[in-house]
Amino acid sequence: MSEVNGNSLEKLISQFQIVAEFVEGHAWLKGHINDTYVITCQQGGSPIRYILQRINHDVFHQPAVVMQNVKATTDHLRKKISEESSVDLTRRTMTLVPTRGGAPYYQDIKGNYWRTYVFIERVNSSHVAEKPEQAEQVGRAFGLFQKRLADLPTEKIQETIPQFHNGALRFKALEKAINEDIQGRAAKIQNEIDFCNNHKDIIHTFASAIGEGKLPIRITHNDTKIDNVLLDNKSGEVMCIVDLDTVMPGLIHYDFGDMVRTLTSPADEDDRNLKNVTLRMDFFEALSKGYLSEANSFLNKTEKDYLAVSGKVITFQLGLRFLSDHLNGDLYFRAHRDGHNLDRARVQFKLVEKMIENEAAMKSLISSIV
Ligand code: GN1
Ligand code: MG
Repeated sequence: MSEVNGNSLEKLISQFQIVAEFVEGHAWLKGHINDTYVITCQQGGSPIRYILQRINHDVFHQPAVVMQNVKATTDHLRKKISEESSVDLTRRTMTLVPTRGGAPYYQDIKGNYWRTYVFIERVNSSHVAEKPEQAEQVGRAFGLFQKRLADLPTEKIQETIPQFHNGALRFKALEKAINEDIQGRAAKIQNEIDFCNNHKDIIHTFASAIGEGKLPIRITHNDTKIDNVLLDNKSGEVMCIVDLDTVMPGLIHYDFGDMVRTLTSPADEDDRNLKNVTLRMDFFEALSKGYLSEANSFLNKTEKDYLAVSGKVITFQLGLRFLSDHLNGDLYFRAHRDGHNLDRARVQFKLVEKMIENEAAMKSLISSIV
């Protein structure tokens, strides 16, 4: 592949401060939103790889602000991590490559925003946790991530997608999609629509605690799915947390909830066989222990009380989002097959059911840990 959006990959990468010579580039089908390419360059006979990304500006309306956030976050994390140890620093945090002019992104003539990171080598990531220990590690890594960002001045981080986790607005968006039904798909998904209506209460889970000022706003990652954690190929230890686009002020429950969603179920996010969707309590326990080993010290009591229900909130919300997008014609989440977003929504709703079934058990487990 050499051309994307009317640009050559070679030309695009040459906008950044890279002295190595371009060898090749190809698309990397990761993530549902941005377009990602792996670029190989060569310097003195050795290959060096980079990640080149086009930020989806239909989703992120202010890519420049996203990049300000990413810059502030990576600078802060790099400082923190280097104070702890200097071993393997370039694999433990993302490294942005500035443009030749020193900016964190390059804008092409069509108005697309591009950015480049150093590729992190000798790591892997997965969609599903295979062992409870993995859930524990990921939980600890995000606890530590929040902890490290706790002293990043909040004014340095702006809200790049306003109301990103506002369940009431997500529900309204679904109602609008049902009413407009522009693709004529609503009649076929009455079961899913009924599920949403019957579980509408979930969107108010945090409302009273927020109203009473008991859930503080912190800087959170907001997309803590297991895919966004890179593990070392050899040791299996967490090397780096990626996808910093949604690092924003938020509730820690958005992060914990998305970990419950992606670490406890053995099914893929888009599994067509709903029988595969279960909630593995041993994974939940491992995740909670890992997360709280870092977060117990800075969370308040109410925050801890709400951990056990956060999976349900986030998973329901994402189900609403997938279902809305299915109705709207798959405009937001990239779909790779017909009905892809519907499949994704169904998995989320099945998981919500499992979370409700296991709610009491999750609550008592959390209280026994804290
Ligand atoms: C999207 O693009 P990706 O895969 O990093 C989405 C998240 C969802 C996730 C579900 C900006 O993330 O909110 O939880 O898909 N990101 C945005 O896999 O909407
Ligand atoms: Mg993301």
